[in-house]
Amino acid sequence: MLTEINFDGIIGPSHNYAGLSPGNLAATRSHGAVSRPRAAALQGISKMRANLRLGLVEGILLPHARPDHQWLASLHTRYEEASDHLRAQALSASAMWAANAATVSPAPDTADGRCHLTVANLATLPHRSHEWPETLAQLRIAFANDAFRVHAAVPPPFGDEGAANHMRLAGGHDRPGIEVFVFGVPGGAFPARQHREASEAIARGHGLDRARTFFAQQSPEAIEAGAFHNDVVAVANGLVLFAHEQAFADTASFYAGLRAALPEIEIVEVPASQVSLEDAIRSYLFNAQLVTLPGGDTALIVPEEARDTPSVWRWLQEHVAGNGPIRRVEVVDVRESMGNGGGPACLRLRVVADPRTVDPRFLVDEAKLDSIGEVIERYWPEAIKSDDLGDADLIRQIEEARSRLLTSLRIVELIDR
Ligand code: SUG
Repeated sequence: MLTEINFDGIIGPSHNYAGLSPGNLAATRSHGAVSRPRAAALQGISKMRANLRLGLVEGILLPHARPDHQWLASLHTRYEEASDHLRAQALSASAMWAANAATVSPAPDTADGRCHLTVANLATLPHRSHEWPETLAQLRIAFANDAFRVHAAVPPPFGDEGAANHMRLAGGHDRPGIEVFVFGVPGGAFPARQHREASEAIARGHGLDRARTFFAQQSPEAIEAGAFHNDVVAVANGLVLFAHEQAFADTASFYAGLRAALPEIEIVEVPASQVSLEDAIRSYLFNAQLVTLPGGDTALIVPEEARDTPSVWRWLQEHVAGNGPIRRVEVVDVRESMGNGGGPACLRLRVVADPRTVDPRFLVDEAKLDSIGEVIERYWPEAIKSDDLGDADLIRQIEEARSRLLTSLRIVELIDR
C-alpha cells in the first residue's frame, strides 16, 4: 500500500552557526552563536516520536561525513590547513534539512509507474553544494528496490534545492496528482536558488504528464523578505494548498490553472493584512508539516515560534475554530534547527511509497528512536562555539559520533565514504 513516509534528517554532530546562507535571515542572525548539537538532535528525535504517535510513518536520513575531506581534497587542501571559511563550509551539518535532499514524484504521477527521486545539486551555496554525493549514496541504498528510480543531480549552473521548491496535490497519496515546481528569478538582493531549467529537467526525468505539471514563479518580494525556499511561504498536502498571499509572482493565473486541473483543490491563502510576510517568515508558519492523519483529518505541525508570534497564532486559532481544512495544530520544539532557518518541514523528505519496498534500516519505530537517542546522548558534542572549529579533539568527536550512529544502525557501507 502506498503511504506517505516522512524521512527526517538526523541532526549531525557538527551542527553550528557559521552564518553561511545569505538570504536566510535566521541563519544570518545566529551567526557566531553557540550551537548545541546534542540538544538539536534530540529535538529532531522528539519531533519524529511525536509524528509516530500521530500514526505517521517515519524514516531517517543520516548525518554526512563531516568535515567533508573529499571535498577539501578536491580543493587541494586539508581541514587542518584550510581557511576558517572553508572549514566552516566543510563542516556544516546542513544535510539535516532533508527537504533539500531530493525532489520526489510518487509512482502514480510518473510514466513508468515508479517513484522517481532526483538528488538536489544545491549548487547555489558552497557549504551545501557538496552534499549531493553522499545524499545520492544514501538514497541509492534506501531506495534500491525496483519500485524506485533514483536520478543523479541536474548539472550546475542550474540550481536545484529539491522538495523545498516542489509541491504535490492529489485526491489521495495513491492517486495521480498534480506537481508544482516553484522557481525564482535571479536579480534580487538575495540568491534565487531554484532555477526553472532545473525544475523542467526534473519533470522530464520523472516522466510527468505535462498537463498536470506546473511551473510557478516565487514572488521576488518573498525572496527579498527571507523566503529562500518556497517551503518558507507555502506547503501542500492532499487537496490542500496552504500559502501566504505574497508567495507567488502571478497568483491569479497560477491558482486558476490549479483549479482547472484539480477542481476539488482547497486553497487556504493567508492574507498579508492578517499575517505579514515578515511574521510568516519569522514564525515559519508555512514551514510546517501538513499531514493527513490516519483518520483522514488534516493536521499542521508548526514550530514553537508560530505560537510565539501573536498574529500567526491568532490566525491558526481562528482557522481551526472556523472549520477550515486544517483541523488540528501540533506544536514542536526544533529551536536549534530554526536558528539556522530550518523548521519542521525542512527537516523531512516526504516519499510516497510502500514501506516494504524501503531498506528497513532507514525506517524507524519508537524502539529504534530510543537507541538513536542513546547514541546521540553519549557521543554528540554538547556545544560548539565559532572559534572551536579548529579544535582537533572536537573534530575527532564529530567523526566518531557519526560512525557510532552508522554502526548502531548497521549502515556501515557509508562509514568510509
Ligand atoms: O539552506 N541553512 C539552510 C536551511 C535550509 C532550510 N530548508 C528548507 N527551507 N527546506 C539553508 O539556508 C545555514 C547553515 C549555516 O549558516 O551554517 C543553512 O544552511
